[in-house]
Amino acid sequence: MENKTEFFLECFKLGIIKFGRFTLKSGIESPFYVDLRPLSSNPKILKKLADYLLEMLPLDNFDLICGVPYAALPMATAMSLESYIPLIIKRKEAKEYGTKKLIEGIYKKGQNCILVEDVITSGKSLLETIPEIENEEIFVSDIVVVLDREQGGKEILERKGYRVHTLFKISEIVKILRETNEITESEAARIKDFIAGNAVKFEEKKRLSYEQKLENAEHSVAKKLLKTAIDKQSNLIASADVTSTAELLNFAEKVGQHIVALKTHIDIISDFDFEKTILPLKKIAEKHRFLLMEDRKFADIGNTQELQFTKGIYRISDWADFVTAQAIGGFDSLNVFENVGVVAILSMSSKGTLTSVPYFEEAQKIALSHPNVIGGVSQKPISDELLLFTPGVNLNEKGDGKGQQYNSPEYVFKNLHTDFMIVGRGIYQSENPEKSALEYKIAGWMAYSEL
Ligand code: S5P
Repeated sequence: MENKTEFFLECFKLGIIKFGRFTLKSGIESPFYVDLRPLSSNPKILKKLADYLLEMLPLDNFDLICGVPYAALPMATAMSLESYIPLIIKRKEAKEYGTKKLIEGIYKKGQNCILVEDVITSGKSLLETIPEIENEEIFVSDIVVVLDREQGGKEILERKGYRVHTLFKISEIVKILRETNEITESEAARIKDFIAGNAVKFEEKKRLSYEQKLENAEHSVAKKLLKTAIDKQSNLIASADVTSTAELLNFAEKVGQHIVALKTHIDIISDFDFEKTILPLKKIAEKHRFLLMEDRKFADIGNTQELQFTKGIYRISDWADFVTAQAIGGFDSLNVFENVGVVAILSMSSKGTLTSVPYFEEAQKIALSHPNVIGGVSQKPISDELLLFTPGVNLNEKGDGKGQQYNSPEYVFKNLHTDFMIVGRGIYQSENPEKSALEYKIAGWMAYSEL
């Protein structure tokens, strides 16, 4: 494809940006007006536009495409035709008759949908559209936008945990148009002033520091985790998804100094033996001052969970500092984890997960009110009163071909206000796990510190 600047100039010739004085929907007066609808009347340009938009996304992760009505509808259609990802149609208003559906087309609950928008200003229309799609239990994680007017909408959506991919920014466009003499110096200056003066004000929610969270923490395990993070300047939890005692101990020894906790799936250790596996692991944990997080994801009635937690060959209650548990069994099912911290699974990282927005909200209510719960595992921002643990973090991969979906450390700390990132294969499958652990630790701490 030609480069982006040439492509933009081709689009510009169709009259998509006008200069002068225009009153916007919000009532404010703008020195320019953007209308991308002409792009849809030129099939060659529309096709190229679809390719540019698709190029910004890891396409394997998506099952559906939807455009925000109306201007983005042809764009979404073109993207669907180019990628073979099925299209769904979002209505502006539900029909008064018939099915009264807001979303038309063929879809299933739990599918991942790319949302397409022509221009983003304050993000208002996206903020209205997203819940209507999520109410159908369709997941929206990524939004592609042709033009960002740089008035704060992108940032608002990113703070809510959506990834926003924009093809053109108005500041870039002004630069191109000035360089090609399409606008005068004074026009360029007026537009720049307008952008600077009209960013939508939003109260950027400051994330709480580990020190502030430590002050607020009530549970002893939450306190210990936060203290460890501050002392070791690390927010990294390594997931030791290895299958033998030797590998587990070797891995714990190598990465121990860089992590706040080691996450285990103890039931995948094929030669498990309490004396030979757990006792040395505990020693390594003490030596390197990290906690043990057993990722058992309990998901049963309280009585069964109690047996799974305290009995069997693993006797998790004898060694784990904290465990993961689903909230699916309800508030009382978590009462049995008395002496450990519980991290409730609020939403999952895998493609097609059923942890829809309504489920997430109900699970979060349980987590917030239960005294044993110290935090949640989630891919969305959660309440400040809980610690947020985010898996699905990798510096090099976007997915694993088995449904896992990855974000970068920067993304999870900046956009989700994650407290602890969980990294598995990014570390234990690397050639040098110790070096990789250090790399992730630095990336995580820098991302946190820059906020
Ligand atoms: O939603 C989730 C919840 C968890 S706890 N997604 C996850 O991937 N996990 C766990 O995090 C998963 O069981 C695995 O142990 C780890 C991620 O491993 P990675 O190799 O994909 O980084």
